[in-house]
Amino acid sequence: MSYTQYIDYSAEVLKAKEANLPIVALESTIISHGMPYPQNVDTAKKVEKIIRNKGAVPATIAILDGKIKIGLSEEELIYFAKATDVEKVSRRDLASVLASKKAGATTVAATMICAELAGIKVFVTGGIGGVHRGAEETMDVSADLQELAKTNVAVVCAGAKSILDIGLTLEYLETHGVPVVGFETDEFPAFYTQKSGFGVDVKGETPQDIAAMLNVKWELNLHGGVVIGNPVPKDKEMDKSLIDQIIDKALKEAKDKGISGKETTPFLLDRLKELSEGATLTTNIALVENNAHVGAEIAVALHDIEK
Ligand code: PSU
Ligand code: MN
Repeated sequence: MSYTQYIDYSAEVLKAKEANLPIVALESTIISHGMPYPQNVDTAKKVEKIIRNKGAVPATIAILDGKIKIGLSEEELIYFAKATDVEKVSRRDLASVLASKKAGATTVAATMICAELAGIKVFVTGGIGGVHRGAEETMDVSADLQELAKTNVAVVCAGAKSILDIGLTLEYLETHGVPVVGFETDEFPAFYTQKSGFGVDVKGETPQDIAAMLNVKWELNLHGGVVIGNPVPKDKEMDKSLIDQIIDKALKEAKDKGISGKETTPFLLDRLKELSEGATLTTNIALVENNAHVGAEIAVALHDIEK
């Protein structure tokens, strides 16, 4: 039997596939490990609604009972938002978590893999993983980057946070031939702020322009993903000196505590929320919603081209 035995579509997504509607993938690590309850489930539901209102169908992806779930029910969303024993699943963890029938929340890398298996080309998230600061010593480079190098899914995000080394992250993407597009911007966004000080490869003026570029890339069999950086709305961005200050503090704490590996990103996200007294969470929610608008428009535009 083929991989299809591991895939379980929700009724909504199955219907969308049969009716050939545009579908947008969403990850679950952001729910289980990226935001606290209940803001995580509220945001997950709101994002799904935004996508539906734009004429696309949301498919939140997670691992449950030995299956890759493509589309979660409300009860399942609540489960992933509340449960504390959900595994963080990246590429290396997919097989073991499926085989052991544990619950797993998929990272950008694992969500891309599952989206591709399900025939979904556009994926909306908050921020991608990248090359961590100090990677020259720790070699901590997110598997998200390697996945972007080979899996044919476009990832709409608000850039990468400066808990990462944004310059090295962009160098890595360049080496692997991953296009970095700025939505209505020449500058790669830094998640909590609109600007990072680093440029993008190409500015996408409209969702239609970006969809056209995706279509050409994949028609040419240029394997791999595309990063679409969509800056946080101006009125929701954080003060740069404040965010720089708390990121430095959180990074130092992580180092002092010896946090490493897959714990690093969730630890830093949680500390930033506490150190900013919730301000990072407010910005995080706003940028994910904004990405859902843009991602759904790109998915609809790409679907129109492919029709
Ligand atoms: N960045 C965020 N929020 C997140 C993540 C990253 O702002 O929730 C999650 C994503 O799921 C991403 C993962 O794929 O962290 C990267 O983890 P790591 O650095 O361990 O590869
Ligand atoms: Mn890592």
